[in-house]
Amino acid sequence: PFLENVVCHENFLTGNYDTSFIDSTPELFEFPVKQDRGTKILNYIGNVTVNGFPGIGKQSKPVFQMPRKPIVDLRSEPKTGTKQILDEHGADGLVNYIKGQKDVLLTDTTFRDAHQSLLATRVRTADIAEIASESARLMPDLFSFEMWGGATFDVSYRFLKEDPWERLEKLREQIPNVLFQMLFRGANAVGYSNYPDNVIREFIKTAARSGIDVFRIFDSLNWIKGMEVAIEATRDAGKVVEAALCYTGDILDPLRTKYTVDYYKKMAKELEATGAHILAIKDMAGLLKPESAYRLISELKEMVDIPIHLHTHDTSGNGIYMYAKAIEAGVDIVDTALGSMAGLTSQPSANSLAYALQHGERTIRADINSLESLSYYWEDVRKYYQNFESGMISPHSEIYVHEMPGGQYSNLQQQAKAVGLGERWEEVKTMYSRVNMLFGDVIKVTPSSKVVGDMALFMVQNDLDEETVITRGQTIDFPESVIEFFEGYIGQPYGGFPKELQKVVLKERQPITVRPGELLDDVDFDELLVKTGKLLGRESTMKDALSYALYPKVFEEFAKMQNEFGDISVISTPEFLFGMRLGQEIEVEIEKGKTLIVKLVSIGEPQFDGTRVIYFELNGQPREVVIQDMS
Ligand code: 3PY
Ligand code: ZN
Repeated sequence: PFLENVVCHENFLTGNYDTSFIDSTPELFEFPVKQDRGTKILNYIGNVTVNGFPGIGKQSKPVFQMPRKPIVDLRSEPKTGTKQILDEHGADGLVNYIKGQKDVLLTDTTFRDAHQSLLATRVRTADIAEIASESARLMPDLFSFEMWGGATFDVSYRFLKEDPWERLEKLREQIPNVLFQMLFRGANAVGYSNYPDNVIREFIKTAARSGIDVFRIFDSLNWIKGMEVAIEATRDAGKVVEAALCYTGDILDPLRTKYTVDYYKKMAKELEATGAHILAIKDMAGLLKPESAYRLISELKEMVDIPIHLHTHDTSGNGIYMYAKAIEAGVDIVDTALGSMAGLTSQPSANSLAYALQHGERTIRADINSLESLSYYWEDVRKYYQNFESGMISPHSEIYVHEMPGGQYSNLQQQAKAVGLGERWEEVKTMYSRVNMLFGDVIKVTPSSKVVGDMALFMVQNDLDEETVITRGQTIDFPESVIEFFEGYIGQPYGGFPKELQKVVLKERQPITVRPGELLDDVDFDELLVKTGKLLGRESTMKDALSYALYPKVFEEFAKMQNEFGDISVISTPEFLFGMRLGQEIEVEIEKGKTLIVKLVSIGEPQFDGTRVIYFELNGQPREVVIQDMS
């Protein structure tokens, strides 16, 4: 810093050593406190070692084995795949390719929904990037990797303190041959409320440029109006629109008369008319039963001309059986995860499905040994994240009663614990299904599922039931998300809102019936570019501005962390989550070819102000950092 100040002054440079300028310009002595990257990383590791990681707390570091990796020749080019088909023949060419397949195609969800549903979305880029090149070579016949979107965007910033755009671009470089797919929540983008139209358009354009090929677009109330801007933006970007209908209830149950096979057929036809290239059936809670799947897919196949892509969660344990029936009925693509990241609230296992279909009429084009070898890697990596497991260890058939989406289960459970309802989890689940009926039997998927979850927690916490909610409603302060829902700010539910309840929730407020995007002002991206540039202390990009537009507070926190600790995505996961053991030595590659060797030497006793000095060796040189002990 000294070099940047005093010695750069013109009097100094010209050799005129009249030092009076030192007194007249005291600002020259305001040295920026710049820490080198090594010290910032030591600060992070010291902090986690002393204070633990959020959601894990302070615990002794488990011993992990090095994840087993398949041996693959990475100098060879990966076999060309669906990415080349799209790039060379466009979305329509891709659709023709899908239609020409006799076998069923697979989307692998290991990089996104599988860990969103099993490990609270906590898997870091480092662990995905570590196996990406191998995955490109061992699964070249996939339809796509679902690897972005949904909750991964916000969790990256919020908890992993890493930039989700970097994940996308990094993986794109490593996987040049297979389509990249993301989950996009229509007007809610990758967030929990409606955003202005220009945010939706710009997000899709930028995501397409960074590497996304297939946009699975849904609306959390199956309200097609809420999907239209995203569909148009995807078509404009020359990418693949996979328009989703969200499945709930049971089409074969005569008592569930709201969401019938005709309801879904009508919706499918409307989605096809929007210009969608593929129709997705998004069974987000895993409610689609085998015989219902057979009927739904057979009838949809007769109605729509575009391919059908089926998504489910295996919570009930019926996933493979259901897929077998869907495949029999002619479904084109199904979503699976690698064996060790499959099952329960995640997707059915690709490995199991490969065996199940072997030698049959329609098989999957994947090498079972390759799937198994990749699965070993994930079996080992999953252990890093053991603290984020939901605790569900066997199939839950009760899913057919509470209808909670796979990705919500562990989240809501955490939320219940946080408000002191951990012991009443069974009641919360029951209340969840009661709230669904109170709301008029709604589609439940992010963000509508969050509204139902918030209301269920609220009712259990305040000992409310369906009757008291209405009779005492005028004096109740409902959760903010519930008010927004009844105001129409996440869209219009099929069949409308229950009027009496809407009235007590809204009180004086008036609901809207138009698309919220029509009422929201466009975001000024120029302004956001300046703002994010200041926050990050570097030139910012449209990607930063978009992230800020979606999550201003979360982004600010992220920028603060970056300033304090630098790029911590380079630290490997065991150290990132658990810090270091005394005497342990690790390597941290801060950039290609530049590696730091870090050794934790000792941890000082707490001082009067609650700080501790942590003694490290950095590349053999002693280094100390001072950490506030929060305990
Ligand atoms: C998400 O929106 O994140 C989902 O996975 C919904 O199923
Ligand atoms: Zn899902």
